[in-house]
Amino acid sequence: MKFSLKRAAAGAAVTAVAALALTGCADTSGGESGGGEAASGDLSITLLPKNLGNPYFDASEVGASAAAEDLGAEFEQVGPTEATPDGQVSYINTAAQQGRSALVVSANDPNAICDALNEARDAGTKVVTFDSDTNTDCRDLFINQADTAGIAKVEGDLIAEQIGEEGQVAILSAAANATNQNAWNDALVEYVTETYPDIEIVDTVYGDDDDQKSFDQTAALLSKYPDLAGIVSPTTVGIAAAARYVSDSDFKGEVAVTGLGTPNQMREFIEDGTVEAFALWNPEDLGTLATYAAGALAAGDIEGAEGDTFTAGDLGEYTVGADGVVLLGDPFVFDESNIGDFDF
Ligand code: RAM
Repeated sequence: MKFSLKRAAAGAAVTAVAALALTGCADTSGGESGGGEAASGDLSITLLPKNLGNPYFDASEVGASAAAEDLGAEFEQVGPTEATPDGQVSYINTAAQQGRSALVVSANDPNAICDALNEARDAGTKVVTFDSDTNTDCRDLFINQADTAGIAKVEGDLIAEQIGEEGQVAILSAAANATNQNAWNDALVEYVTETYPDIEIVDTVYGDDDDQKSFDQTAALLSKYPDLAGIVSPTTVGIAAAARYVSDSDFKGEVAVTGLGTPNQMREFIEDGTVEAFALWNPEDLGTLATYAAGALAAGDIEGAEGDTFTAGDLGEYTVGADGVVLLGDPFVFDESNIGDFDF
């Protein structure tokens, strides 16, 4: 049985979660190609993350390649080293030229890769976005990790609790055009403004899901806002870089860092007291769900219409909602009490 935050959030006992987590350890080897044998039914699935080398997407690939194997699909992961739309377009074109059955993509921009995706669709490739969506008219389905309002609420409540519900907060985001972070950030500003009147969100800066740039942006924020009480980073790359900077500075214990992170990247900062708590979903499950959805589309089992249902292996049955969106589940909060139970 695979470890699933969906099941964990549904109330499984922590000890059971721990046991499942240990058996569900992610192989973070990642790589350009997931391998896989040619399928009898000629099903072929390409996974295109925002960029390669990000442990979050390495975890998605583990779930995606296992689902592809279960479906008997030939599978590969490809992607740029930098999280840019231009970097993704050539891989989309190649997938179309190769006649891949389906492309599963996390978009670096909602518009800029649309023409390429629609050309691929015209050529017969089904397009599933996961993690970061495009406009609805250039993909067949979007596999959404968690609902935007839910992500904004968990981030807003975490930072509020960690700074005593007052003070200046800055956002350290991913790429400036990332669909997912931009939606979450807008919702976060709205939620915090309405819920915590004594918190002021003073700035949003972009680390481009690049470790060094995120680290440098953290330093710049702390120098620009000497009274900063906290940083919210809705990216696994950004939060880890911000925590690393703060952990090694006089700001440790003074400036709160929270947002969305992977347990393996954040463990040392929870253990050394830099970070109190942060949130995420299971990126491996997200890759699994997106790949089963791609398989169901490519096989003609579903069309991507509202109400269509499909089975995603051990994760169970899912239903397509409005605008072709399939929801994985709720975000999950990690802290000192549970971080030892997770390995991804
Ligand atoms: C980074 C990427 C990804 C996002 C996570 C939270 O790994 O930006 O798109 O969903 O953070």
